[in-house]
Amino acid sequence: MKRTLCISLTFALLLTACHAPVPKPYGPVPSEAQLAWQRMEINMFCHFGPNTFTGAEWGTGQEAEELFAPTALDCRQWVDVASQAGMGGIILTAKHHDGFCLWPSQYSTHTVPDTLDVLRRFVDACRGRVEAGVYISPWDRNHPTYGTEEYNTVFANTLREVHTQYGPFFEQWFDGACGEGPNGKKQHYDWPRFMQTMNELNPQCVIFSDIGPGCRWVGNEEGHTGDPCWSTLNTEGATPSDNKPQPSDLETGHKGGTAWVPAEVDVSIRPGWFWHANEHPKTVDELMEIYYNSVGRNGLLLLNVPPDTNGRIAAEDSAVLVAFRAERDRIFSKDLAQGAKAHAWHRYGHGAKNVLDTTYHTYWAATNKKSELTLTLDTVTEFDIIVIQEYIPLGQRITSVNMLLDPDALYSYTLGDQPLCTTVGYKRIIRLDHPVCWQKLVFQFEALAPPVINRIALYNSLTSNP
Ligand code: FUL
Repeated sequence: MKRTLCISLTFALLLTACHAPVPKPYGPVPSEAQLAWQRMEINMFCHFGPNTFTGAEWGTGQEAEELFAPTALDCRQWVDVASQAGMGGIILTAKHHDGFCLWPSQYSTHTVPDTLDVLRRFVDACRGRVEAGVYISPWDRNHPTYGTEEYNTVFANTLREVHTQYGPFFEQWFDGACGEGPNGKKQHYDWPRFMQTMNELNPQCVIFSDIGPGCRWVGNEEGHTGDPCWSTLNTEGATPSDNKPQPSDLETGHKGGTAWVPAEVDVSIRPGWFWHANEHPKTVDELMEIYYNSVGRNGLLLLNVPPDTNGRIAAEDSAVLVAFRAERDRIFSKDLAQGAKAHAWHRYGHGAKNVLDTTYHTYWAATNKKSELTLTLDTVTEFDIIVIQEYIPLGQRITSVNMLLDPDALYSYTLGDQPLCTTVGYKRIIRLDHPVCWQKLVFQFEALAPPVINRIALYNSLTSNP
Protein backbone atom coordinates (compact mmCIF):
# COMPACT_ATOMS: atom_id res chain seq x y z
CA MET A 1 0.00 0.00 0.00
CA LYS A 2 2.78 2.35 1.11
CA ARG A 3 4.69 1.54 -2.05
CA THR A 4 1.71 2.24 -4.29
CA LEU A 5 1.16 5.58 -2.54
CA CYS A 6 4.80 6.44 -3.00
CA ILE A 7 4.73 5.56 -6.70
CA SER A 8 1.53 7.55 -7.23
CA LEU A 9 3.00 10.54 -5.43
CA THR A 10 6.18 10.42 -7.51
CA PHE A 11 4.10 10.14 -10.65
CA ALA A 12 1.91 13.08 -9.60
CA LEU A 13 5.02 15.15 -8.89
CA LEU A 14 6.50 14.25 -12.26
CA LEU A 15 3.28 15.23 -13.98
CA THR A 16 3.27 18.56 -12.16
CA ALA A 17 6.85 19.19 -13.22
CA CYS A 18 6.04 18.39 -16.85
CA HIS A 19 2.91 20.49 -16.85
CA ALA A 20 4.05 23.40 -14.75
CA PRO A 21 1.61 26.26 -15.28
CA VAL A 22 2.81 28.90 -17.71
CA PRO A 23 2.67 32.29 -16.02
CA LYS A 24 0.44 34.85 -17.71
CA PRO A 25 2.31 37.38 -19.87
CA TYR A 26 2.72 40.80 -18.33
CA GLY A 27 2.05 43.82 -20.57
CA PRO A 28 3.12 43.82 -24.23
CA VAL A 29 5.35 40.97 -25.38
CA PRO A 30 7.61 40.50 -28.44
CA SER A 31 6.35 38.82 -31.60
CA GLU A 32 8.27 35.74 -32.69
CA ALA A 33 10.15 37.87 -35.23
CA GLN A 34 11.06 40.46 -32.57
CA LEU A 35 12.29 37.72 -30.23
CA ALA A 36 14.44 36.15 -32.96
CA TRP A 37 15.74 39.65 -33.82
CA GLN A 38 16.67 40.42 -30.19
CA ARG A 39 18.48 37.11 -29.85
CA MET A 40 20.78 38.11 -32.75
CA GLU A 41 22.38 40.61 -30.30
CA ILE A 42 24.89 42.14 -32.76
CA ASN A 43 24.35 42.93 -36.44
CA MET A 44 26.37 44.78 -39.03
CA PHE A 45 25.34 47.98 -40.77
CA CYS A 46 26.96 48.77 -44.15
CA HIS A 47 26.85 52.37 -45.36
CA PHE A 48 27.92 52.23 -49.00
CA GLY A 49 27.13 54.54 -51.93
CA PRO A 50 28.39 57.64 -53.78
CA ASN A 51 29.49 59.16 -50.43
CA THR A 52 32.11 56.39 -50.19
CA PHE A 53 33.79 58.00 -53.22
CA THR A 54 33.20 61.70 -52.54
CA GLY A 55 34.04 61.84 -48.84
CA ALA A 56 30.61 63.28 -47.98
CA GLU A 57 28.26 62.01 -45.29
CA TRP A 58 25.12 63.39 -46.90
CA GLY A 59 25.35 63.49 -50.70
CA THR A 60 23.50 66.20 -52.56
CA GLY A 61 21.81 63.84 -55.02
CA GLN A 62 23.58 65.62 -57.90
CA GLU A 63 26.59 63.28 -57.97
CA ALA A 64 27.27 61.64 -61.35
CA GLU A 65 26.22 57.97 -61.32
CA GLU A 66 29.64 56.92 -62.70
CA LEU A 67 31.25 58.14 -59.49
CA PHE A 68 30.05 55.01 -57.77
CA ALA A 69 32.71 52.63 -59.07
CA PRO A 70 33.99 50.03 -56.58
CA THR A 71 37.14 48.47 -58.01
CA ALA A 72 36.88 44.99 -56.44
CA LEU A 73 33.33 44.69 -55.05
CA ASP A 74 33.10 41.59 -52.87
CA CYS A 75 29.92 41.24 -50.81
CA ARG A 76 31.01 37.74 -49.76
CA GLN A 77 33.92 39.35 -47.95
CA TRP A 78 31.43 41.50 -45.95
CA VAL A 79 29.62 38.28 -44.98
CA ASP A 80 32.92 36.59 -44.03
CA VAL A 81 33.83 39.50 -41.78
CA ALA A 82 30.37 39.65 -40.19
CA SER A 83 30.38 35.90 -39.53
CA GLN A 84 33.86 35.93 -38.06
CA ALA A 85 32.79 38.81 -35.82
CA GLY A 86 29.80 36.81 -34.55
CA MET A 87 27.16 38.90 -36.30
CA GLY A 88 24.10 37.12 -37.67
CA GLY A 89 22.71 39.87 -39.92
CA ILE A 90 23.83 42.71 -42.22
CA ILE A 91 21.79 45.76 -43.18
CA LEU A 92 22.83 47.54 -46.39
CA THR A 93 22.02 51.17 -47.22
CA ALA A 94 20.36 50.36 -50.55
CA LYS A 95 19.33 54.03 -50.86
CA HIS A 96 20.72 56.82 -48.67
CA HIS A 97 19.55 60.45 -48.55
CA ASP A 98 21.22 61.23 -51.93
CA GLY A 99 18.59 58.98 -53.52
CA PHE A 100 21.17 56.81 -55.32
CA CYS A 101 19.81 53.25 -55.60
CA LEU A 102 22.27 50.37 -55.28
CA TRP A 103 19.98 48.37 -57.56
CA PRO A 104 18.68 49.30 -61.04
CA SER A 105 15.31 50.61 -59.82
CA GLN A 106 12.55 51.30 -62.30
CA TYR A 107 11.39 54.20 -60.13
CA SER A 108 14.56 56.28 -60.36
CA THR A 109 17.14 57.33 -62.94
CA HIS A 110 19.78 57.79 -60.23
CA THR A 111 20.93 54.18 -59.88
CA VAL A 112 23.70 51.67 -60.50
CA PRO A 113 23.72 50.13 -64.01
CA ASP A 114 22.24 46.64 -64.51
CA THR A 115 25.77 45.23 -64.58
CA LEU A 116 26.52 46.51 -61.08
CA ASP A 117 23.48 45.40 -59.07
CA VAL A 118 25.01 45.64 -55.59
CA LEU A 119 21.78 44.71 -53.81
CA ARG A 120 21.55 41.46 -55.81
CA ARG A 121 25.17 40.57 -55.05
CA PHE A 122 24.55 41.41 -51.40
CA VAL A 123 21.48 39.20 -50.96
CA ASP A 124 23.16 36.38 -52.89
CA ALA A 125 26.22 36.59 -50.65
CA CYS A 126 24.09 36.59 -47.47
CA ARG A 127 21.85 33.66 -48.44
CA GLY A 128 22.26 30.74 -46.04
CA ARG A 129 25.03 32.46 -44.08
CA VAL A 130 23.64 35.63 -42.47
CA GLU A 131 20.30 37.41 -42.55
CA ALA A 132 20.01 40.29 -45.01
CA GLY A 133 18.38 43.59 -44.05
CA VAL A 134 17.80 46.75 -46.02
CA TYR A 135 17.95 50.52 -45.36
CA ILE A 136 15.89 52.61 -47.78
CA SER A 137 15.92 56.30 -46.91
CA PRO A 138 12.58 58.08 -47.31
CA TRP A 139 14.51 61.37 -47.58
CA ASP A 140 15.61 61.64 -51.22
CA ARG A 141 17.65 64.63 -52.42
CA ASN A 142 17.50 63.48 -56.02
CA HIS A 143 14.01 62.35 -56.91
CA PRO A 144 12.13 65.01 -58.90
CA THR A 145 8.81 64.17 -57.20
CA TYR A 146 10.19 64.55 -53.66
CA GLY A 147 8.16 67.17 -51.78
CA THR A 148 4.92 66.22 -53.59
CA GLU A 149 2.23 63.66 -52.84
CA GLU A 150 3.39 61.66 -55.85
CA TYR A 151 6.63 60.83 -54.05
CA ASN A 152 4.71 58.80 -51.45
CA THR A 153 3.56 56.54 -54.30
CA VAL A 154 7.11 56.37 -55.69
CA PHE A 155 8.43 55.40 -52.27
CA ALA A 156 5.74 52.74 -51.67
CA ASN A 157 6.51 51.31 -55.14
CA THR A 158 10.21 51.34 -54.34
CA LEU A 159 9.54 49.32 -51.18
CA ARG A 160 7.44 46.89 -53.18
CA GLU A 161 10.17 46.53 -55.81
CA VAL A 162 12.93 45.86 -53.30
CA HIS A 163 10.99 43.48 -51.08
CA THR A 164 9.44 41.43 -53.88
CA GLN A 165 12.50 41.23 -56.11
CA TYR A 166 15.28 40.97 -53.54
CA GLY A 167 13.64 39.86 -50.26
CA PRO A 168 12.86 38.40 -47.86
CA PHE A 169 14.68 40.78 -45.55
CA PHE A 170 14.78 40.32 -41.79
CA GLU A 171 14.78 44.08 -41.10
CA GLN A 172 13.65 47.20 -42.92
CA TRP A 173 15.41 50.36 -41.74
CA PHE A 174 13.43 53.58 -42.08
CA ASP A 175 15.68 56.54 -41.41
CA GLY A 176 13.79 59.34 -39.65
CA ALA A 177 15.59 62.18 -41.49
CA CYS A 178 13.24 64.42 -43.46
CA GLY A 179 15.07 67.19 -45.33
CA GLU A 180 14.53 69.09 -48.55
CA GLY A 181 14.41 67.57 -52.01
CA PRO A 182 15.79 68.96 -55.28
CA ASN A 183 12.83 71.39 -55.48
CA GLY A 184 13.65 72.78 -52.02
CA LYS A 185 10.57 71.18 -50.48
CA LYS A 186 10.14 68.82 -47.57
CA GLN A 187 8.04 65.72 -47.87
CA HIS A 188 5.02 64.80 -45.73
CA TYR A 189 5.75 61.10 -45.46
CA ASP A 190 2.71 58.85 -45.63
CA TRP A 191 3.86 56.57 -42.82
CA PRO A 192 0.60 54.61 -42.50
CA ARG A 193 0.88 53.72 -46.19
CA PHE A 194 4.56 52.72 -45.93
CA MET A 195 3.85 50.54 -42.87
CA GLN A 196 0.84 48.94 -44.49
CA THR A 197 2.86 48.21 -47.64
CA MET A 198 5.52 46.53 -45.50
CA ASN A 199 2.91 44.50 -43.68
CA GLU A 200 1.55 43.23 -46.98
CA LEU A 201 4.99 42.51 -48.38
CA ASN A 202 6.56 40.79 -45.39
CA PRO A 203 4.78 40.75 -42.02
CA GLN A 204 7.79 38.97 -40.48
CA CYS A 205 10.16 41.82 -41.31
CA VAL A 206 11.18 43.81 -38.22
CA ILE A 207 10.57 47.45 -39.04
CA PHE A 208 13.00 49.96 -37.57
CA SER A 209 11.98 53.58 -37.27
CA ASP A 210 12.09 56.26 -34.58
CA ILE A 211 9.10 54.53 -32.97
CA GLY A 212 9.10 51.02 -34.47
CA PRO A 213 6.79 49.09 -34.70
CA GLY A 214 9.49 46.35 -34.89
CA CYS A 215 12.29 48.16 -33.07
CA ARG A 216 13.07 51.76 -32.19
CA TRP A 217 15.92 54.19 -32.63
CA VAL A 218 17.72 54.40 -29.29
CA GLY A 219 17.78 58.21 -29.34
CA ASN A 220 21.56 58.63 -29.83
CA GLU A 221 24.31 57.48 -32.16
CA GLU A 222 26.94 57.05 -29.44
CA GLY A 223 26.48 53.36 -28.78
CA HIS A 224 24.40 53.11 -25.61
CA THR A 225 20.88 52.59 -24.37
CA GLY A 226 19.48 54.50 -21.42
CA ASP A 227 19.56 53.12 -17.91
CA PRO A 228 16.90 51.97 -17.25
CA CYS A 229 16.03 50.59 -20.66
CA TRP A 230 12.49 49.36 -21.22
CA SER A 231 11.52 47.57 -24.41
CA THR A 232 8.05 49.03 -23.94
CA LEU A 233 7.10 52.39 -25.42
CA ASN A 234 3.97 54.53 -25.61
CA THR A 235 3.52 55.13 -29.30
CA GLU A 236 -0.10 56.37 -29.45
CA GLY A 237 -0.28 59.59 -31.43
CA ALA A 238 3.44 59.42 -32.37
CA THR A 239 4.84 59.15 -35.91
CA PRO A 240 8.44 58.62 -37.07
CA SER A 241 10.43 61.70 -38.17
CA ASP A 242 8.56 64.72 -36.86
CA ASN A 243 6.31 63.57 -34.00
CA LYS A 244 8.41 61.13 -32.06
CA PRO A 245 9.16 60.88 -28.33
CA GLN A 246 12.15 62.88 -27.01
CA PRO A 247 15.54 61.19 -27.56
CA SER A 248 15.84 60.72 -23.78
CA ASP A 249 12.55 58.76 -23.82
CA LEU A 250 13.79 56.66 -26.73
CA GLU A 251 16.91 55.86 -24.71
CA THR A 252 14.96 54.58 -21.68
CA GLY A 253 11.67 53.50 -23.25
CA HIS A 254 8.57 53.82 -21.09
CA LYS A 255 8.01 51.77 -17.94
CA GLY A 256 4.59 50.16 -18.44
CA GLY A 257 4.55 51.38 -22.07
CA THR A 258 1.77 50.04 -24.27
CA ALA A 259 3.76 48.57 -27.19
CA TRP A 260 6.77 46.23 -27.43
CA VAL A 261 9.35 48.31 -29.33
CA PRO A 262 12.88 47.27 -28.25
CA ALA A 263 15.88 49.58 -28.67
CA GLU A 264 18.36 49.22 -31.54
CA VAL A 265 21.71 50.87 -30.88
CA ASP A 266 23.15 52.08 -34.20
CA VAL A 267 26.71 53.33 -34.01
CA SER A 268 29.63 53.41 -36.42
CA ILE A 269 32.98 51.67 -35.97
CA ARG A 270 34.48 54.84 -37.51
CA PRO A 271 33.74 58.53 -36.88
CA GLY A 272 31.55 58.73 -40.03
CA TRP A 273 28.87 56.38 -41.33
CA PHE A 274 30.58 56.15 -44.75
CA TRP A 275 34.19 55.10 -45.35
CA HIS A 276 36.64 58.00 -45.54
CA ALA A 277 40.36 57.52 -46.21
CA ASN A 278 41.45 59.68 -43.27
CA GLU A 279 39.28 57.93 -40.64
CA HIS A 280 40.08 54.83 -38.60
CA PRO A 281 38.13 52.25 -36.63
CA LYS A 282 37.54 52.30 -32.89
CA THR A 283 39.67 50.13 -30.61
CA VAL A 284 38.60 46.79 -29.10
CA ASP A 285 38.25 48.48 -25.70
CA GLU A 286 35.92 51.09 -27.17
CA LEU A 287 33.86 48.38 -28.87
CA MET A 288 33.67 46.39 -25.62
CA GLU A 289 32.39 49.49 -23.83
CA ILE A 290 29.73 49.87 -26.53
CA TYR A 291 28.85 46.17 -26.21
CA TYR A 292 28.34 46.43 -22.45
CA ASN A 293 26.24 49.58 -22.85
CA SER A 294 24.05 48.21 -25.65
CA VAL A 295 23.68 44.40 -25.63
CA GLY A 296 24.47 44.49 -21.91
CA ARG A 297 21.66 46.96 -21.32
CA ASN A 298 18.77 45.36 -23.21
CA GLY A 299 19.60 46.73 -26.66
CA LEU A 300 20.55 45.19 -29.99
CA LEU A 301 23.85 46.51 -31.32
CA LEU A 302 23.85 47.54 -34.98
CA LEU A 303 27.50 48.24 -35.64
CA ASN A 304 28.25 50.11 -38.87
CA VAL A 305 31.29 48.80 -40.79
CA PRO A 306 31.47 50.73 -44.07
CA PRO A 307 33.01 49.12 -47.18
CA ASP A 308 35.75 51.20 -48.84
CA THR A 309 36.20 52.37 -52.46
CA ASN A 310 37.28 48.84 -53.44
CA GLY A 311 33.91 47.59 -52.24
CA ARG A 312 35.55 45.63 -49.43
CA ILE A 313 35.75 46.06 -45.68
CA ALA A 314 39.16 47.51 -44.88
CA ALA A 315 41.72 45.21 -43.25
CA GLU A 316 42.03 47.44 -40.17
CA ASP A 317 38.27 47.22 -39.55
CA SER A 318 38.10 43.46 -39.96
CA ALA A 319 41.14 43.00 -37.71
CA VAL A 320 39.54 44.96 -34.89
CA LEU A 321 36.25 43.08 -35.36
CA VAL A 322 37.98 39.72 -35.06
CA ALA A 323 39.75 40.93 -31.93
CA PHE A 324 36.42 42.22 -30.55
CA ARG A 325 34.93 38.74 -31.03
CA ALA A 326 37.96 37.10 -29.42
CA GLU A 327 37.66 39.39 -26.40
CA ARG A 328 33.97 38.48 -25.94
CA ASP A 329 34.81 34.79 -26.29
CA ARG A 330 37.62 35.12 -23.76
CA ILE A 331 35.37 36.67 -21.14
CA PHE A 332 32.07 34.90 -21.77
CA SER A 333 33.07 31.35 -22.66
CA LYS A 334 33.18 30.01 -19.08
CA ASP A 335 30.07 30.48 -16.97
CA LEU A 336 31.27 30.10 -13.38
CA ALA A 337 27.72 29.50 -12.13
CA GLN A 338 27.56 26.15 -13.94
CA GLY A 339 27.35 23.35 -11.38
CA ALA A 340 25.89 25.66 -8.72
CA LYS A 341 22.73 24.91 -6.74
CA ALA A 342 19.88 27.34 -7.24
CA HIS A 343 17.09 27.77 -4.75
CA ALA A 344 14.03 29.98 -4.44
CA TRP A 345 11.17 29.68 -1.97
CA HIS A 346 8.67 31.29 -4.28
CA ARG A 347 8.30 29.58 -7.57
CA TYR A 348 5.41 29.14 -9.93
CA GLY A 349 6.02 25.54 -10.91
CA HIS A 350 9.24 26.43 -12.72
CA GLY A 351 12.18 25.79 -10.42
CA ALA A 352 15.14 28.04 -9.69
CA LYS A 353 17.58 25.57 -11.30
CA ASN A 354 16.26 26.61 -14.72
CA VAL A 355 18.26 29.84 -14.52
CA LEU A 356 21.44 27.78 -14.85
CA ASP A 357 20.71 25.83 -18.02
CA THR A 358 21.38 27.21 -21.46
CA THR A 359 17.99 26.29 -22.91
CA TYR A 360 16.32 29.54 -23.83
CA HIS A 361 12.74 28.53 -23.10
CA THR A 362 13.19 27.25 -19.55
CA TYR A 363 12.94 29.70 -16.68
CA TRP A 364 12.37 30.32 -13.01
CA ALA A 365 9.00 31.98 -12.46
CA ALA A 366 8.61 33.65 -9.08
CA THR A 367 5.26 34.11 -7.34
CA ASN A 368 5.91 37.51 -5.75
CA LYS A 369 6.91 40.88 -7.17
CA LYS A 370 9.67 40.95 -4.54
CA SER A 371 11.51 37.65 -4.78
CA GLU A 372 14.83 36.11 -3.92
CA LEU A 373 16.93 33.47 -5.59
CA THR A 374 19.99 31.91 -3.99
CA LEU A 375 22.93 30.48 -5.88
CA THR A 376 25.35 28.27 -3.98
CA LEU A 377 28.44 27.78 -6.09
CA ASP A 378 30.49 24.59 -6.01
CA THR A 379 33.26 26.42 -4.29
CA VAL A 380 34.35 29.92 -3.38
CA THR A 381 34.64 31.61 -6.75
CA GLU A 382 36.06 34.85 -8.05
CA PHE A 383 33.94 36.81 -10.52
CA ASP A 384 33.34 40.39 -11.61
CA ILE A 385 30.58 40.05 -14.21
CA ILE A 386 26.98 38.95 -13.69
CA VAL A 387 24.64 38.29 -16.60
CA ILE A 388 20.89 38.14 -16.00
CA GLN A 389 18.25 37.48 -18.65
CA GLU A 390 14.54 37.95 -18.21
CA TYR A 391 12.32 35.59 -20.17
CA ILE A 392 10.89 38.36 -22.36
CA PRO A 393 8.30 36.21 -24.20
CA LEU A 394 6.34 36.79 -20.97
CA GLY A 395 7.07 40.53 -20.85
CA GLN A 396 9.62 42.83 -19.23
CA ARG A 397 9.07 43.07 -15.50
CA ILE A 398 12.16 43.69 -13.36
CA THR A 399 12.74 47.19 -11.96
CA SER A 400 15.74 46.49 -9.73
CA VAL A 401 18.18 43.77 -8.71
CA ASN A 402 20.26 43.60 -5.58
CA MET A 403 22.80 41.04 -4.47
CA LEU A 404 23.79 39.84 -1.01
CA LEU A 405 27.00 37.91 -0.72
CA ASP A 406 26.98 35.05 1.76
CA PRO A 407 24.10 36.27 3.97
CA ASP A 408 24.62 33.49 6.56
CA ALA A 409 28.18 34.48 7.28
CA LEU A 410 29.01 36.75 10.17
CA TYR A 411 29.84 39.53 7.78
CA SER A 412 27.46 39.34 4.90
CA TYR A 413 28.22 41.77 2.17
CA THR A 414 26.23 44.00 -0.16
CA LEU A 415 27.80 45.92 -2.99
CA GLY A 416 27.19 49.43 -1.69
CA ASP A 417 23.82 51.18 -1.29
CA GLN A 418 22.91 51.14 -4.95
CA PRO A 419 21.06 48.21 -6.48
CA LEU A 420 23.13 46.03 -8.76
CA CYS A 421 21.07 47.29 -11.69
CA THR A 422 17.69 48.70 -12.61
CA THR A 423 15.94 47.09 -15.58
CA VAL A 424 17.06 43.73 -16.99
CA GLY A 425 15.01 42.82 -20.09
CA TYR A 426 16.47 40.45 -22.67
CA LYS A 427 19.97 40.72 -21.23
CA ARG A 428 21.72 42.73 -18.54
CA ILE A 429 25.47 42.52 -18.10
CA ILE A 430 26.58 43.91 -14.77
CA ARG A 431 30.23 44.74 -14.27
CA LEU A 432 31.40 44.97 -10.68
CA ASP A 433 33.98 47.65 -9.78
CA HIS A 434 36.32 44.92 -8.63
CA PRO A 435 36.27 41.10 -8.55
CA VAL A 436 34.57 39.46 -5.56
CA CYS A 437 35.26 36.00 -4.20
CA TRP A 438 32.20 34.22 -2.67
CA GLN A 439 30.25 31.00 -2.68
CA LYS A 440 26.70 31.93 -1.77
CA LEU A 441 24.86 34.75 -3.55
CA VAL A 442 21.33 35.94 -2.94
CA PHE A 443 19.69 37.90 -5.76
CA GLN A 444 16.85 40.14 -4.66
CA PHE A 445 14.46 41.20 -7.39
CA GLU A 446 11.81 43.87 -7.47
CA ALA A 447 9.46 43.86 -10.40
CA LEU A 448 6.17 45.12 -11.83
CA ALA A 449 4.95 41.49 -11.81
CA PRO A 450 6.63 38.34 -10.42
CA PRO A 451 9.96 38.01 -12.24
CA VAL A 452 10.52 35.30 -14.84
CA ILE A 453 14.22 34.65 -15.41
CA ASN A 454 15.77 32.26 -17.85
CA ARG A 455 19.46 32.76 -17.17
CA ILE A 456 21.90 33.89 -14.52
CA ALA A 457 25.60 33.51 -15.30
CA LEU A 458 28.86 34.63 -13.69
CA TYR A 459 32.15 35.45 -15.39
CA ASN A 460 35.62 36.61 -14.55
CA SER A 461 36.88 39.26 -16.96
CA LEU A 462 40.46 38.68 -15.83
CA THR A 463 40.40 35.09 -16.99
CA SER A 464 42.61 33.87 -19.80
CA ASN A 465 39.91 31.56 -21.35
CA PRO A 466 39.50 30.08 -23.83
C1 FUL B 1 20.98 59.08 -39.79
C2 FUL B 1 21.46 59.49 -41.19
O1 FUL B 1 21.24 60.87 -41.42
C3 FUL B 1 22.94 59.15 -41.27
O2 FUL B 1 23.52 59.53 -42.47
C4 FUL B 1 23.06 57.64 -41.06
O3 FUL B 1 22.48 56.95 -42.15
C5 FUL B 1 22.41 57.23 -39.76
C6 FUL B 1 22.41 55.74 -39.52
O4 FUL B 1 21.09 57.69 -39.67
O5 FUL B 1 19.71 59.50 -39.55
